[in-house]
Amino acid sequence: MSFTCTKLLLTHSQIWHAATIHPFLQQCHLGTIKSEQFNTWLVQDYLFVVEFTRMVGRVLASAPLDHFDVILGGLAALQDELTWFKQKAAQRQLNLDTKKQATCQEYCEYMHSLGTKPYPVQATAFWAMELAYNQGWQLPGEMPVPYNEFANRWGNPGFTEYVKILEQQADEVLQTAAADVQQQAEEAFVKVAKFEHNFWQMAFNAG
Ligand code: MP5
Repeated sequence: MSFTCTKLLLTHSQIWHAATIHPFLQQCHLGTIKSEQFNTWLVQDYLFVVEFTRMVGRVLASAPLDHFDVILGGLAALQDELTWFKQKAAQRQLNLDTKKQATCQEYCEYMHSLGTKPYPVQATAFWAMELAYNQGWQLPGEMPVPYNEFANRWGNPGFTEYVKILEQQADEVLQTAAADVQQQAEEAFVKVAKFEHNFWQMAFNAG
């Protein structure tokens, strides 16, 4: 089997499961998540997305020209997403000028460090981060108000399609990458999966 994103998901299925299936999301689905837990996630995820936007800017700077359209589309969506996060925080009277928790800080530092990695590594990490939210918010099934709006943001069919194209772009460059670059991409995938799990746990602990 050649080196692909699908292979990474199969090889590391257990850790991926932990990244995408978590009591935090299950309790959103059941409507039993505590507002302190949800609000902690919301504020910390806003702080994450600010740094994620910077990361995608660096991914664009490393990408081949024929990958620009998809990445630029992602950046345009992030402009909308940052505005949306600010609206959601304002509705809940949350202060976004908050210190990052250690898990969020570590994840943001890791995203920064990806800027010096070869493009196939960056493309793999970018895809994994988006897939984690796409699957994470989709897998529990229909969510009640107000969580349905959040589930739909990352679980909607258009977002699923976008993540598939990110996978194709990553697969394309992984095929021809040197073995050590493929190895780095695999390490990045595992690291992202662990950070995703830790991020849910961080918010869940706020309860
Ligand atoms: C995403 C996110 C998805 N918002 N938060 C974490 C911890 N991981 C991944 O990124 P985006 O920009 O919201 O699609």
